[in-house]
Amino acid sequence: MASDVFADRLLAVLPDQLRAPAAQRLAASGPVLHRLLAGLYGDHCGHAGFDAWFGDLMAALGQLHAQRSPELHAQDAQRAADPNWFLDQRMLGYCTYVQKFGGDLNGVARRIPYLQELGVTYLHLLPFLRPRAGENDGGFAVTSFDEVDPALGSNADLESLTEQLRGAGVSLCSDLILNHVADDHAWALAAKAGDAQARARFHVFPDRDLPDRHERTLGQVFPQVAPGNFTYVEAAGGWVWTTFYPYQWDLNWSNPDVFAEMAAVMLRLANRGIEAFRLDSTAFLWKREGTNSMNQPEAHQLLQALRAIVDIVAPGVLLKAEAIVPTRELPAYLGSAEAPECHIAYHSSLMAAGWVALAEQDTEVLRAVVHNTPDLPRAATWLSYVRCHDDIGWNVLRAEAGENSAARLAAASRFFAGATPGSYARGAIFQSTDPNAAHGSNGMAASLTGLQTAATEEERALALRRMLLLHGLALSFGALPVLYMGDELAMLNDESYLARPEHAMDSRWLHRPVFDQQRWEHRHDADTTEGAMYEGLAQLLRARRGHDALAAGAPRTLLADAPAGVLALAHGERLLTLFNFSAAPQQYALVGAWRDVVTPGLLTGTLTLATYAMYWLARE
Ligand code: OTU
Repeated sequence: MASDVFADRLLAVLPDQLRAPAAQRLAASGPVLHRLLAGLYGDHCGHAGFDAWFGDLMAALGQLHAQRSPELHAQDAQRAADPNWFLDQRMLGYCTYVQKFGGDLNGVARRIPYLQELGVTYLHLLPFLRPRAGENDGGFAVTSFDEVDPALGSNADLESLTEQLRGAGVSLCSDLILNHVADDHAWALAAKAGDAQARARFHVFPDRDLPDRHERTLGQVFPQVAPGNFTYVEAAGGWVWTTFYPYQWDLNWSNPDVFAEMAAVMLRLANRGIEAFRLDSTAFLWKREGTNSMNQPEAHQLLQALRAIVDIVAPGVLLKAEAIVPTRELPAYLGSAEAPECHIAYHSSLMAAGWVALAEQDTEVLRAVVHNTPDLPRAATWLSYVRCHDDIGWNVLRAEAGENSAARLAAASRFFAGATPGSYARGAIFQSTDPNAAHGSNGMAASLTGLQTAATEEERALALRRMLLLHGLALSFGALPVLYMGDELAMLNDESYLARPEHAMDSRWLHRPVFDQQRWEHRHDADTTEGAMYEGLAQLLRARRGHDALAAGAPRTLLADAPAGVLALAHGERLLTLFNFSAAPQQYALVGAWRDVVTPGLLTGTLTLATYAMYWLARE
């Protein structure tokens, strides 16, 4: 630490028994925090100056640390002593909306036995804090970070849920939407009432001059329903930066007050028992004219500073970067050994490339993604998944999709919309009216893999294989895999959003269905499609748990000797995974004797992979 004075501000507010361990963690991460924040805010702390601001921040952090429960302190200590705890191959994630899964938070608690049956240890509940009244982007427009959405329960229900989950060995992950707040958040209301300090927490421009200059190089996340990146709000004093929907106001992270307040928001939630934060839209936190204002160095410094705070005052907590950016931009979100950033980062290129491989029956793009995926710093991992609540975004693959990437990815999106002759998929193209451009694709995995159109037993079996193939890739990649609610039961698209005016223009609702109780009741009946999917997945999950070569963070090597339709990966010397993404049988020559670890059997010589078949093999 630059001076012990700062450390003392934090330590002074702690009870005796917390002081020594906190001092130790401060010694490790305090200097990093000071350096990062001095770099970002050294000249922006008003007349009182940076030192006064930083000292107050330290005192606030100390108070929040002291407010953690004894159980959370014990968990912090355990995890600080074993920083790789979340990389274990027995970790499994599950993601869902509260309302769609359990009705409310108490309903989610009632499903804990089901999560345990699946082997879930990490539950990501999509936004459940008080959202904007009216349209709110599925809860991603937050009105109050300190209140549970009253439709889903109370703060006490949240604390009870985190306690029950902790007892069941499940870490609760909450979204922490860092980039923006709702236009009815207290800060936005104050900004509209003319409060200058509140306005300074946003990017507000009196005229179009700067917005126009920025627009020249900015992208668009929702080109159809929310074109442009600025919204005119007379009461706020002009054009407000709104990257996403017009009612989501981007925060101005160059303002130190925003940093201090949001860090406190995070720690208050952590004190309610949230063990992981999905840091939404991390790529957008820092704006710079002449760029697309994504992945800026300062955005990384901010995330590293939040990480240093977590390491000092809540070391049991995980940070997960949601940065939907090209593969080459991803590693920075995990930081380095000297400056760790997030613990986990979504690997959206891997996810999207799996779908391209299915559409093209060729693994070229997928192989390029694997090739571009570097080994990781210690105690960090990718998050692997087949679907999430957002679209499958194609743009992240532009580099890997080569020279004609736009046309190639547009073709994939047409395929998954069922617009290509012979396509088995039934999804929707997201946010693009131009048939030559690719933005994203929507739809439940089962509908995108052909279950919705399957008319025969054979077609149904093929759809199942495709679903298991994609899940198998996510489960064996050497990442933290997260299942998306409903996929484990092969649930289909939900068209009901079209009848809801507030959702009808956002086809991501196609794949946000209500948990299907009936399918769930059939999950052990292999004669049903849901039972076949559930049991197939359960087999993969069992196999994964038994092999630490598939743990998160474990490296894998691309094997070049497989035919174009097949992805072959070596996980160390002893484990091999093979995925046939083509409808035609493919051959792969095995060297030596191998044991199938999913469905027991011994294999040697030339292996024939049937249509969409997959093998996980251990050396005999
Ligand atoms: C995130 O998404 C959330 O996951 C979305 O559900 C929200 O709408 C959005 O932020 C605003 O809070 O680019 O990195 O293409 O993939 O909006 C942030 C659609 C994002 C999403 C995109 C995304």
